[in-house]
Amino acid sequence: MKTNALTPEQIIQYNKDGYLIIKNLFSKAEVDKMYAIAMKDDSIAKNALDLNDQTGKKTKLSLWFTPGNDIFGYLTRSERIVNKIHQLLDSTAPICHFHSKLMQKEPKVGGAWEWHQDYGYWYKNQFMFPDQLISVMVALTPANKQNGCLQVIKGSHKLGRVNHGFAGEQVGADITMVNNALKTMELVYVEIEPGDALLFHSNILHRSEANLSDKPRWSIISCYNSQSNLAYNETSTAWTQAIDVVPDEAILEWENESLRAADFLKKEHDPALKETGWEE
Ligand SMILES: O=C(O)CCC(=O)C(=O)O
Repeated sequence: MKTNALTPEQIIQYNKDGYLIIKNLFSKAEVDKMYAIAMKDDSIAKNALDLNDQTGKKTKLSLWFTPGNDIFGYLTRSERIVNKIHQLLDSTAPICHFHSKLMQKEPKVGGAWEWHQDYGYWYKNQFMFPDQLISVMVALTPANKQNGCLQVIKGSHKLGRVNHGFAGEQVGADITMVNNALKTMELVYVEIEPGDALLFHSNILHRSEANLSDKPRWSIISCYNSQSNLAYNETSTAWTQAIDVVPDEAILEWENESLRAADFLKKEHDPALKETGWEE
């Protein structure tokens, strides 16, 4: 078994539920370092995008494509994540990184995310195989009901892709299908602690509510595809390159660069935004 491998039971659970929580995937020292850099590296703040939810509350994120030699590149490229992804994606091809985003849900003002499937967006990029797309959320602060943690509908990845349309500035799933799913499937609030990770299938229905608490909710979400999963309508290129995997100790022990050189997504009329589904 490779280092950091998932157990057969965890793989069965992911396939059944469409998500898997791994407690303490990152240590306190690693999270403290990542959170400090997230707040201090001014390229993250400079490249933050505001998305309005339906009530006009803003949710903030900074998104980049190529995982570099910065602290979040080391997280994204870490053996402990990539080995697990390899076990979960329905392909033996190398793993690539589509994009990562630093989610910054500020106290009182951080907005909601409408119900959606990530493949509801990525279908527009013409990725072929939803079973070869996965996201990994790592909590940098506690995430709970009070500060708008992620909610998932357990097992909803089995529905296949449902239609998506505009909901405020965001793209949301067909609410009739969401409500039908909620009649028979369990709604789960993913309450996690700093360093815990949530791995979730591209077709799982998920959302989050506004952060009405006085505590921030920050997390990093990295999205991966198998190299065999081609996207015929995507201009970024990281998703075509096998990840250059780094050892787990890179986060604490390796020199890390600033994210200044990262290929951030820009809001102003950037065609890439169209490709994320956030701009038509
Ligand atoms: O972090 C959140 O609150 C929601 C993020 C999300 O739904 C997504 O990135 O697809």
